[in-house]
Amino acid sequence: TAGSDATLLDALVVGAGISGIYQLYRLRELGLDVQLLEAGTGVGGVWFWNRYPGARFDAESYTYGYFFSKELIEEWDWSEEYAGQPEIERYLNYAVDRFDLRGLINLEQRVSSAVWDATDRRWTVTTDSGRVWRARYVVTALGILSAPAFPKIPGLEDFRGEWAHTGLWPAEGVDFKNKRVAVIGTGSSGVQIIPIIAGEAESLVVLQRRPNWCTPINNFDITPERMLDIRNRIDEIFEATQLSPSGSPHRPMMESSLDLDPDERRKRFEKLYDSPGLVMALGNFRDVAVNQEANDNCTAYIAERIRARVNDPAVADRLIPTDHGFGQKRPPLENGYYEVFNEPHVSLISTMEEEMVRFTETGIQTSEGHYEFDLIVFATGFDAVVGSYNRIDIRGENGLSLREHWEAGPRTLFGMQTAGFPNLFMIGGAQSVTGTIPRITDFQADWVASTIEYADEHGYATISTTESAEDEWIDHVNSTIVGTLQQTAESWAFGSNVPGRKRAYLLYAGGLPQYRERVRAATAAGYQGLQFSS
Ligand code: NA7
Repeated sequence: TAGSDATLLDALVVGAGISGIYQLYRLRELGLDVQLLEAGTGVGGVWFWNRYPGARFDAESYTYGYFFSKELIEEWDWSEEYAGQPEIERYLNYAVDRFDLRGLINLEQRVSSAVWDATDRRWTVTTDSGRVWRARYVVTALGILSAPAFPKIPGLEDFRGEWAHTGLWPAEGVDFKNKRVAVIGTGSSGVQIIPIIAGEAESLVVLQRRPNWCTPINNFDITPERMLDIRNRIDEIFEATQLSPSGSPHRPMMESSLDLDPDERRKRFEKLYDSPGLVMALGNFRDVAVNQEANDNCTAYIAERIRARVNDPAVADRLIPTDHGFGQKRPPLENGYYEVFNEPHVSLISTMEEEMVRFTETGIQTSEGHYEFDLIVFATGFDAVVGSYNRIDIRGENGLSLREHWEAGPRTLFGMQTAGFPNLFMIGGAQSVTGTIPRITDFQADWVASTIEYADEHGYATISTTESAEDEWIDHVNSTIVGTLQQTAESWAFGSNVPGRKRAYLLYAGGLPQYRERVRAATAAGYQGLQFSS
């Protein structure tokens, strides 16, 4: 119910992650009466919730941060090429204060429902606390990895030890010392936290389902000289992010790896492996992503490097993926990950060979035996992309529910609009995200702002899309994945990690330049796919 004490606004942004903060800034610059709702007790989104030790950027700090403000670039010194979570959280808080946004952000307001009122042409947004906002526009910036997922086995309520999920890490931290610890999951989060736990815990058991192709992060400090150089080259760096498919400064090499003689090819793979960050994934030969033989060569090289780092060949075998080749899933970056398995107090269980059956009062029962733990760490990932939308009861025209509209998979235009939900914009959501997410969402936030500006200037009250425009976008999104080797892997990009979820491609594989081009062309042609009404 929209009580009379509802806060009346032009626009409401949901989510104070890096994208939502910028959207709030843009809409306020337009002169709109805008506020933001955030579930957490602080701002930062992913970089607020994932405060587990070891959490850090896989993208170069200065390519992930904001580019819109010269002042911010001048004022902020990054300390590391790949900054850790505490620094990122400080950065986002600094930006919020720097641009005077804190007063517009309502913390601890988890949105429970958003209902379109066709008469008033406003959204009624209600939070868990019972507070109500009524806004002409709602922009969701919920993040693609924000609804934590847990293994679907029983008994967690019986477990008398401690447990924590990497994506809901307690603010007060977790002590690993003198504890028998289990980590479930070996995605980016597991791979980041495992070496830290191994360094502190009495014992560590890693429960791995499918291994990933992890490569070294090779992080380093940013000296004052380097920071100065980055500032001097910032326009060039931004330009590079705009030209690459992944929004990163790295671009695939167009020469064919198959044309090189085997020695030369090896040398090139060696150089990629020893480069910092995601260069091996994003700056590799293009054919590694599309040609099976090229991919096999690269994959075999990385397997060799893993074998050289793990003493026990049987353990190495377990750590080497057999279900997918390098780059077909987002590869985690690691820092001493493989060496951890050489330590006597660390062991590795494959849950494919030894199934987890249930949690017990004292630990985990598997098909082969019982293991006692003082602490269980869930690094089990997220109900990706659509999970954060499914948690909210979103109702559009004629009471249509978004969950129903998306039952067979997300339906969007540009990932930003969905038919039957006028004046609802989504940034960093389904069918649009790729690579370094802020590089796509700053483009999207600008587009949302200019589209609202256009509607206001022309006296339009509603902006909506149609099912046929959605169908066209879905066809395009699906066409971007065809012909890549990515489409063969089971990953959260297809919702494969959530039991029962229909398989649908949730991201965008066409690359940032093509995405921008499509949106710009449709906009220039009179907002193709959108309908405005007064
Ligand atoms: P991810 O990448 O989704 O990883 C989750 C991990 O948890 C992955 O290894 C899963 O294995 C594993 N998992 C999930 N459910 C289970 C069960 N039931 N049993 C055993 N293992 C399980 O999430 P992260 O938080 O690590 O990383 C998220 C993103 O952050 C990442 O993509 C980067 O963009 C940065 P699976 O592979 O599904 O077999």
